[in-house]
Amino acid sequence: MSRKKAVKAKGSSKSPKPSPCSGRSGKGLAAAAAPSGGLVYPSRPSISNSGEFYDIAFKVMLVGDSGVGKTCLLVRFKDGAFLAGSFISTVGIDFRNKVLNIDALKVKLQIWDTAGQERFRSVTHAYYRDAHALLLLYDVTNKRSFDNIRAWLTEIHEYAQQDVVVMLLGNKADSTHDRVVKREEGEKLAKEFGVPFMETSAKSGLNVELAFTAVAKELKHRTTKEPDEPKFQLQEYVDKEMRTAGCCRS
Ligand SMILES: Nc1nc2c(ncn2[C@@H]2O[C@H](COP(=O)(O)OP(=O)(O)OP(=O)(O)O)[C@@H](O)[C@H]2O)c(=O)[nH]1
Ligand SMILES: [Mg+2]
Repeated sequence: MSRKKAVKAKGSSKSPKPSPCSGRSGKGLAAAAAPSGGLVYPSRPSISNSGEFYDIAFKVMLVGDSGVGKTCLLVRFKDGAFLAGSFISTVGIDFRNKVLNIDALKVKLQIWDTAGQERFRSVTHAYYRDAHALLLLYDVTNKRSFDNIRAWLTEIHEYAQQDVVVMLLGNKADSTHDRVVKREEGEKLAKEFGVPFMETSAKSGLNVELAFTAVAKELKHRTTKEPDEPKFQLQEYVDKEMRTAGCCRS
């Protein structure tokens, strides 16, 4: 398989204020590039002029209510940082790239950070159909964000591809004192909808790398799987990795 080069995220010139978790200048939100199938499908050439080489690429979207920590999760994964401070909501949509080594292949994830606010919903809907995976977040300290997961799943079924990989994440697991949603409740809801689940913390880094790696592995397996090869079991992989790491890995 020939190697391609990863593409740098492009931004718009009219920038809103950066989020404390943006780790960048707040560029590229409402006017970020339209969904581009050519960038992310394994069989097509990259139009890159910079960055790392990769073998296959996938588009992953972060979705969920405003304030659940989508931007912080992405910044933690991409830059390994958590920038505490006042919360500034994402405007529109933006993306960052990261290349992971998965079973001897370089897998590029193009990760789209969406705005959770209702008023941007129509902007984000347009991006669902190209997504290979969706990380659906709620905030374990915010019951409403958990209750809204059902509505998010309905939206996903309406706008995303049928075989999209969906993973439910209960974020802010570090907030022990403020927690109002138990881990078991998250597990139960995920089981009901047949999607994998884990708790994360953008603040401590808990399970952040694991969430993205698990999704990248699932997508890579789907693409390269031989007919007689067993199906990759995402939840089993996640559970095993968490057990190995003594429940908490960052
Ligand atoms: N304790 C704790 N706080 C977090 C965590 N992740 C995010 N936060 C805080 O939650 C607030 C919202 O985080 P964002 O990442 O900006 O939320 P968002 O989901 O991107 O929100 P929108 O852009 O409006 O959709 C910020 O004040 C963060 O500092 C976490 O894992 N733990
Ligand atoms: Mg955000």
